[in-house]
Amino acid sequence: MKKLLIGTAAAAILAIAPFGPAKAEMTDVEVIFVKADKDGDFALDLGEVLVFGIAHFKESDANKDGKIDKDEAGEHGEHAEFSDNDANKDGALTMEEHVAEKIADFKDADKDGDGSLTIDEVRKHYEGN
Ligand SMILES: [Ca+2]
Ligand SMILES: [Ca+2]
Ligand SMILES: [Ca+2]
Repeated sequence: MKKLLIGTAAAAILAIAPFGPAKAEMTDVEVIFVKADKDGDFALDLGEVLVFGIAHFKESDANKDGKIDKDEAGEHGEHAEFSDNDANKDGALTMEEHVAEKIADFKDADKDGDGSLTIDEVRKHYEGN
């Protein structure tokens, strides 16, 4: 059932995508949006964002020490945001720091403050407004 709903959301995104129906032409933001939208209602609530963020944290934490250091963060490690999010400046992100970042990101992206993110809000957030 969930799979079906996710498929429906993907189809909806493809239908409004400016370029063709091929899945490969979905942008990274759209792919992330559909993956994170577990209930397939085409909006991301904070719970969905945190579930997705925590899964991503665990994936990134290659050596399973509960922290993401700059090597594990890859290209994000070079980003100014990484140092910003590293609240205690130890050069690594803990789950706490990561979740705090996700909550701040969510609030920042939720421009109309209705507690859920539309694809437009997510796009604008990632594309730097
Ligand atoms: Ca949703
Ligand atoms: Ca830290
Ligand atoms: Ca919103």
